[in-house]
Amino acid sequence: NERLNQIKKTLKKELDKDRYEHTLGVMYTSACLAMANGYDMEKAQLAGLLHDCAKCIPNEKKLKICAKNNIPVTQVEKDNPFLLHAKVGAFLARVLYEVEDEEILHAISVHTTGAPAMNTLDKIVFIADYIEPKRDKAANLKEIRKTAFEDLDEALKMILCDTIHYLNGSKNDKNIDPMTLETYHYYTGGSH
Ligand code: DGI
Ligand code: FE
Ligand code: FE
Ligand code: FE
Repeated sequence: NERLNQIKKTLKKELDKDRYEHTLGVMYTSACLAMANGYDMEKAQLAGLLHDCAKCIPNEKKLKICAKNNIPVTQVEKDNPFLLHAKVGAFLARVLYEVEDEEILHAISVHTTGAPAMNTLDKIVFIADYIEPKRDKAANLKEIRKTAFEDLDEALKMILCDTIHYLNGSKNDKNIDPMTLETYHYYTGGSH
């Protein structure tokens, strides 16, 4: 696929080596999850490939891009500018990588916090991001990887639960984005 190859070339320059490899992992894992769910593989691959396209942009520059282009920035995002790589990534996918498909842009913009009532592509990218083969630090990876190919919503629940526990962990004092909390409550009923 010529389009994917072109974008890969650009991303190889825009991302560091680990992030580039992660990106390819998310692209292929998104394709697999698309297969398992009868979803469009091309779209899933494109969304997976581009989901972290803004990840290696310095925080100052991400904030500048937001200011310049009327991308709203919340207080939590100001305090944790890495969160902005999702929204800025969706913006760059549109203006730089010429993606017009709104589902793909949406999946990129919610890939870090999730969102209530995600559509199939949102779920595919969110889950692929967590389980791609190079990811190794996350909790319960073996079980979540298996579940991902059986039941997207169940895998989502597990990931959201682990993420909230991680963010609440005593060792780190991370600001939780209200959207992350909303997503967690929507999918788990806050029951964990
Ligand atoms: O960009 P990636 O590392 O591939 O993955 P990502 O964009 O899903 O980011 C994952 C990290 O984001 C993970 O360490 C958990 C963290 N995260 C998710 N929601 C929130 C959050 N961090 C903060 N501070 N607040 C959140 O609401
Ligand atoms: Fe990301
Ligand atoms: Fe990622
Ligand atoms: Fe829990």
